[in-house]
Amino acid sequence: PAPRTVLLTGAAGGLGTLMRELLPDHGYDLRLFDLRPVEGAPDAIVADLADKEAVREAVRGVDAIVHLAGISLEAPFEKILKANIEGTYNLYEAARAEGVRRTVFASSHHAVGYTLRPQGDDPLIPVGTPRRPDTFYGLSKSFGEDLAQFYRDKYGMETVSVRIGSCFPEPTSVRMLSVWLSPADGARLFHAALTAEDVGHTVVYGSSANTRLWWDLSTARALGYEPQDDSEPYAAQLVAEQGELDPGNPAHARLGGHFVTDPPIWPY
Ligand code: NAI
Ligand code: 15L
Repeated sequence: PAPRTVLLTGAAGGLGTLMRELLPDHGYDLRLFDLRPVEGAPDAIVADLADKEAVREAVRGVDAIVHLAGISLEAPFEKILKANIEGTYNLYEAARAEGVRRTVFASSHHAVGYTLRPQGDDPLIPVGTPRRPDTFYGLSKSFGEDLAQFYRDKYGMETVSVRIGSCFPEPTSVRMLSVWLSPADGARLFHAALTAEDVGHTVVYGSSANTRLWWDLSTARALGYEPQDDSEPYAAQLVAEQGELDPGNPAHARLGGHFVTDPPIWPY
């Protein structure tokens, strides 16, 4: 049977807030979890992924998990280690112990951020391209994908790792025209990832059907995802303001954009 009760971790965040609004329209009852209180949701579980007891209780009885919680930008390694690496491990251990079979993991294109973006007639970047994380943050997403594969092979648990591009209400940069995932398409993709059969561990890119798309959506489409949106209507204004991407600028030439060129964040 299709999952109905879904634990949404990271429910207070930007994407969590969008998905809280949109996923119920696809038929889900959401149980919310976040480090911070979730506005307008007094029943949300307010806990840290580091709290194994709380995580175990949170997953108990749900049909599936949409795992968004964690640090969503570059940060000192110790913080990434705690929230994204140990936190995701704690969640999978709890899911294993409680028999929750399906997780949708918010990976990121920053797991492959150093990859050169296609130019001209170059083929789209496939899911199988070697991982080249652009940050400690991207490394933690790479770890999450491996963790998902491990729990699949060892315990038969299923995950769709979604290498999300940029999921915001509107694209705000020329680069985002290529990687944008509209919130409505994000909900469609998560729905497909929750309901497709026999996904094993499947890695997909998460974007809308953008005219300027950089990566291959075929594994996402194979789940039943049919994107409805395209960033192109935003292109004229963004290009007028910011100019086209300059292939000579590394922040424009690689998938990860400025994550590739931002100065590293050292231990604090
Ligand atoms: P966000 O930073 O707005 O939200 C993350 C949420 O996770 C926050 O509410 C935070 O309180 C919670 N959180 C952090 N550490 C936690 C912990 N130890 N225990 C419990 N909760 C914790 O990020 P956003 O944009 O909503 O992204 C959600 C997820 O999607 C993240 O995993 C991010 O890496 C991933 N992602 C998002 C993209 C986007 O375009 N929004 C692009 C690629 C990946
Ligand atoms: C991400 O992985 C971040 O979580 C999000 O906040 C954006 O920065 C996005 O990538 C991006 O590259 O635009």
